[in-house]
Amino acid sequence: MKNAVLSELFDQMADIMEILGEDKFRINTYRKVGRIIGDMPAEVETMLATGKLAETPGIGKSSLAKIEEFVKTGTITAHKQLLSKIPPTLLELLTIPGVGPKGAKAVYERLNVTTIADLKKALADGSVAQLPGFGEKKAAAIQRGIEFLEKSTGRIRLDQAMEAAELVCAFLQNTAGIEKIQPVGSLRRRVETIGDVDILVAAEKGEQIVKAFTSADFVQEVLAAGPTKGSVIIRTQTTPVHVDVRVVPGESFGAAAQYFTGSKQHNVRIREIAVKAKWKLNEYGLFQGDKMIAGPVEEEIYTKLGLDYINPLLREDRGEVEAAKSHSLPELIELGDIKGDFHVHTDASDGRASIAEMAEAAKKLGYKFICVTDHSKSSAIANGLSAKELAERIKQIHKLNDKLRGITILAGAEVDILADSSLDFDDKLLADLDFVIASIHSGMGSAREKVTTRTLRAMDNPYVNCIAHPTARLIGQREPMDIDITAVIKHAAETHTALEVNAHPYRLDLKDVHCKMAIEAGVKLAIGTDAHSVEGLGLMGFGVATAARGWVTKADVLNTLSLAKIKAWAKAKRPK
Ligand code: DGT
Ligand code: CA
Ligand code: CA
Ligand code: ZN
Repeated sequence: MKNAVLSELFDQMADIMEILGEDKFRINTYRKVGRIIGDMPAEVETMLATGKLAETPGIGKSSLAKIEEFVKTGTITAHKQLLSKIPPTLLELLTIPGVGPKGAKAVYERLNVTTIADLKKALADGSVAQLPGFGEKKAAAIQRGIEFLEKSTGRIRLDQAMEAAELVCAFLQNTAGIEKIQPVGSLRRRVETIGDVDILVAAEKGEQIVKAFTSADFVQEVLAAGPTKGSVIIRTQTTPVHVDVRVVPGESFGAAAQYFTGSKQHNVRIREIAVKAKWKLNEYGLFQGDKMIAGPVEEEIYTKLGLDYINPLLREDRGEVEAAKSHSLPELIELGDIKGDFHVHTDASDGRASIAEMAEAAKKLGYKFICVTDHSKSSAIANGLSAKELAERIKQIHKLNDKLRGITILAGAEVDILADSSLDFDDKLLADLDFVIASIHSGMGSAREKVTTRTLRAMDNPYVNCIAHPTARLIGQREPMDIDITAVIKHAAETHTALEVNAHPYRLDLKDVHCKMAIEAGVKLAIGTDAHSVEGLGLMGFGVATAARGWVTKADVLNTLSLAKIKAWAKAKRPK
């Protein structure tokens, strides 16, 4: 997808101009163009060809020329010129959370820092803290940012891994001689970040399959190509991805699927059970002496070992082996149980589609409801609604509901929890809504007590039904707030407030282990995609998988209830 690349180029031009200290107005223009392109509903080529791009507000003549150049040649001369004006490594600094273009400019100009290694030294000898406008606190934040980056490098988001796996699986499906294909590893377990993508194939002629795979046109670099395994880096729209393809004979497919799905810790436990029975378990099968007693079918590995089949989502050695032994595994929530979406934005705030369009799309997904939750007024960047606009919106929703068939719109809002713990709308207005989600969008770097108190006080409000993205993390980009999640869960249980499982692959918040803590405390979960477009509604599966990884069942999740029951559940917290 060219839009993502182009949007990044404009953003990078703005970054470089900011480092060079160029005109603020121009810098903002570039940033805005970057955002517009990133949000565009269609491919930039199409938008250009149909003349729509030229009509788009915010795209001036010079931006248009750059976009045309990019579509024609794949590069932008102005971008290259800007790049040549700074040390190329300087842009690395911008990937550190807490270091923006201004910070990069300061350490470059005053301390001659051009790499992350330089910056680490300057942090260690205290010279960063001494820079005007920096200080100990900011230096410490940058230090944490570097540590965060170092921890997360190399791992990609789940949606990026899925895209890579889909590309490779589609290719393998068209390759001759393949009997079965199964994504395995952390991707099959739906871990929140993925080190590398593992794909298992059943086929007789391994070498031939590996050869075909490693010479596919999406391959950027071949790391290894042997008789049973090919390792490559592939290109996707957003990032290079490491993919391993392993080939086994059909009779070992189940055992190999079990082995390569992992996790390693889970496998260690499973192997112990086999060893106790004086059997041998490996990626080729389960063996009693030389005799294979299970191998082709994955389930049979578990059943032969006296275990119930364990869903890959649970294979983390977090008690699932014991539960499988005692036949007490939970019946996990599934996508098919979901009747609606609790977190949906529309073009009233920063979404792209109208309420009616979102409702129609949700209906196509088989949903019975969506809860429209546009931002409140303090979220200026997200074009939050004023009280008056929200009141107007509620009326519109009621009217629309009279017309719509088969789906109902819940009037909701995503209300900002302000710095002083108060909410962005008053209770009188909130009382007119069916379901209210509240969340923190500012001051996320504040102290533990502060962010925790803000969240607890919001739950005290009788109209707040759910806390959205409770830790506010952005995977690979922003660390979670330093929030006391145990206190949040306890108070949610006390105040009849649900906690969100934000399904967006950038967020997955609550995360799996927090979901488990929440349901163990009796807290209900509400899964929301945080959709800003029709396609965004399709992210529900990530939230469901995250919840299921936390042992969550249908009964724990508000999305599985009928509309009447959801309304009653929300009302139960309100004054009679
Ligand atoms: P990742 O790639 O870091 O996100 O995590 P995984 O779980 O995909 O790990 P990976 O790619 O290193 O290996 C895939 C699976 O293969 C892993 O989940 C379990 C299995 N596996 C790999 N190496 C070993 C090992 O040394 N012992 C055992 N028991 N299993 C292994
Ligand atoms: Ca892997
Ligand atoms: Ca691997
Ligand atoms: Zn939202």
